[in-house]
Amino acid sequence: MGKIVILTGAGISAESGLGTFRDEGGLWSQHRIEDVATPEGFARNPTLVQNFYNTRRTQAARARPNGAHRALARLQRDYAGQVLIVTQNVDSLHEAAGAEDVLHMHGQLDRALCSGCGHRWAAPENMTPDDPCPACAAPLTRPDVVWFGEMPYHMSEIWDHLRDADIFAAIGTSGQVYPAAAFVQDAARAGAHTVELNLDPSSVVSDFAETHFGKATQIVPIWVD
Ligand code: BV8
Repeated sequence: MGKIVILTGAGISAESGLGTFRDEGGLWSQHRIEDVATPEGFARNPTLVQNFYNTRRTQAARARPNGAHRALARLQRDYAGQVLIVTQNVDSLHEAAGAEDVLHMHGQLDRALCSGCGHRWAAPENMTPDDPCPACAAPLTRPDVVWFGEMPYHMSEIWDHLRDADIFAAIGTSGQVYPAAAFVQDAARAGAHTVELNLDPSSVVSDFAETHFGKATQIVPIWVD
């Protein structure tokens, strides 16, 4: 068995009670992306943005991993060192389910970042705009998440793994945010077999060789086994 690269999105955490972005009533229907998920929005109103992430941090801290997270952790154990999870999610439910090789390309809710010196630390449950950085004391702290227009994390490592993949699976993502939405093409170009597991067809469903539709807690354990 060669390398398996799995991309996950908000849909894998939906049954753990965490909101998705673009489903009916999703996060982007409650907040404008420009206001809460861009550097410009943060510069305009840091309190609004910190509160948006404080609310999600509290919800994520209370959430528990579901059967889909656990199935992927089992797959990593069964194929030690051959399964990489790249997640767009900023919750830590993959790790809570026991997954070890997880790359958070859009950052993590439970980490804070100093825009001044680049220091990262465990985020307090409630961050305020003038929290001083523990390292340089500057009041330049922000959630350690990747906003629109910012460079996602771990890109060169992710692209290396996609070039080397035998199987690429996308789980619970609408395929509307780049560069993640193009990973299926990167993997297919490298000869990988591509699989989409989602509640509904994503925007890039036609790029996948194999598709399974349904709730993640139902279709992911079956696909893993
Ligand atoms: C970049 C922050 C350059 C963290 C997020 C114009 C100007 C500037 C940029 C752009 C532009 N045009 C295009 C771009 C690029 C832009 C982009 O893609 N825009 C889109 C809107 C067109 N991308 C960027 O700016 C990225 N940076 O491009 O930098 C670069 C590129 C490469 C290399 C170097 C530099 C940065 C993107 C990251 C933005 N940050 N969030 C946070 O708040 O969480 S994006 C946001 O969307 C989240 O991170 C989320 O993870 C991500 C993707 O959403 P999904 O996970 O797919 O969730 P969604 O709700 O959409 O879908 C849920 C799916 O689950 C659905 O399909 C549903 O059917 C399914 N589902 C639901 N329930 C279940 C289920 N499936 C199974 N079971 C269930 N029960």
